[in-house]
Amino acid sequence: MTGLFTDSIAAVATAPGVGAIAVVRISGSQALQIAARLSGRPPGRFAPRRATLAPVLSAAGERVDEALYTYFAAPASYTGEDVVEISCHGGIATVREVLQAALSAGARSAGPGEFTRRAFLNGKLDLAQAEAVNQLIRARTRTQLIAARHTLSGALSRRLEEIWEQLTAISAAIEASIDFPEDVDEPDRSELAAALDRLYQSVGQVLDLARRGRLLSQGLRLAIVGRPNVGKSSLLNLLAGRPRAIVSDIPGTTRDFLEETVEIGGLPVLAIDTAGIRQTGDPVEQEGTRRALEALEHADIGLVVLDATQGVAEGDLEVLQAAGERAVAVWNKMDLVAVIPDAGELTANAVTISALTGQGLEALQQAILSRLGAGAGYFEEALSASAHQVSLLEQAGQALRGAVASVQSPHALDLAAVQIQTARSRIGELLGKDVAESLLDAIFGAFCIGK
Ligand SMILES: Nc1nc2c(ncn2[C@@H]2O[C@H](COP(=O)(O)OP(=O)(O)OP(=O)(O)O)[C@@H](O)[C@H]2O)c(=O)[nH]1
Ligand SMILES: [Mg+2]
Repeated sequence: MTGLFTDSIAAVATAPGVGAIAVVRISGSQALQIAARLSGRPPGRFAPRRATLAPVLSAAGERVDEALYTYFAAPASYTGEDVVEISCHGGIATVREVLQAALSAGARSAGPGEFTRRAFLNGKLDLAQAEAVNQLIRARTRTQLIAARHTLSGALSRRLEEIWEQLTAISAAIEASIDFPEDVDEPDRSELAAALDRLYQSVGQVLDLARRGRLLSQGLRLAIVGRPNVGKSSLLNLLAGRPRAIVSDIPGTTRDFLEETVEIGGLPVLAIDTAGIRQTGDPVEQEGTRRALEALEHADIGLVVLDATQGVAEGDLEVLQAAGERAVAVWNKMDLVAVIPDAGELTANAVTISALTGQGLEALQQAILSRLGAGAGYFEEALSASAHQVSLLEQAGQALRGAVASVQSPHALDLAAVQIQTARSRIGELLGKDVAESLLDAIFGAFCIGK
């Protein structure tokens, strides 16, 4: 039972390279016949969900490998079609030959994400879950993995499905009252507005969790900026936990910027150490300053390092201003002073640290996270989402906010009906209802082959 597709696809499902075992996966209505041809055994030899040891034969009948075949009968398989997984010996040449043999036996080479695409089209996963599969394989940190698991397990889909169903019901009631004004009463406006507002709030909550997931997969850009010699490179080294950057007491040590990926509270952070910012005639230092300001401009947060032994000195204000809203001020070298320098408003929330002794590191990490509004467990609740998914949620949210206003206005419900339709179709798109072929190409094209 497969129906939708006539051809059977095959690909290597494991990562390329040398390993003990590699898996070649075949999916489609012909999967069992292909396995039979490949092994020289009758199809009946492969009982569902049983490992069967059998040879792998090339088109010429040559024995390529001895492998374990596992047959998953449709629809109880990853793709929902008949699937045969061949666990063969790992190693680049063996795997290539096994795949080649499978292709000779009648399979077609799978494109990127084609197995998951079939799983989606066969109703095994909705689109939100299918995208989470990609996030799951690409996860590099534990929190990224948790976010992908949440989405894959249906945490996102369940909420969206609920919103979609309510929008469908509301939409139907409004359309009916517009189309048949004599027979159908207009829904009660205040109840309608309240219901739409609740949906708007729900979309907002999902959006918040999806944005966390987005942040998790993109990581945070953190620029470390300040005047020369305040301890920027020392701070980078402290965050990195290793002497990544050159530190010296000569002002102007760092001339270019350098980057290091660190983890703060489960969030991947790209920390960028920059050259000291100052007015100078030296063209190399001028370029360093320009690059520092550029790094700051593209950063999510600018750690503005200040030297506690000097208080706010000439040049600090410019850096703080350049960082603006994104500034987190840091008094460094606190091991050398007894009291926190008082520089008024600008440094009122400054964090105090010593990049030399490591004192204050945890408070600094907390300050960075709370700047993102991230308390404890913030990222643990995240739902993995792609940029496209976040954008669809934003559009649905905007449409719903508009719909609430329209319903509360004295005008006819026509505009509200359109806005509700828009919200409904954006949520539907997220779930993969009536989805266009071109969109599927874009989504699954980002997968690796074999998934
Ligand atoms: N006592 C003490 N010294 C520090 C601290 N942080 C940095 N230093 C010293 O300050 C000097 C400058 O440190 P760097 O980390 O190179 O400063 P920087 O801001 O990167 O300097 P440039 O690259 O020149 O802009 C070095 O001698 C460090 O050892 C600190 O917290 N306490
Ligand atoms: Mg430096």
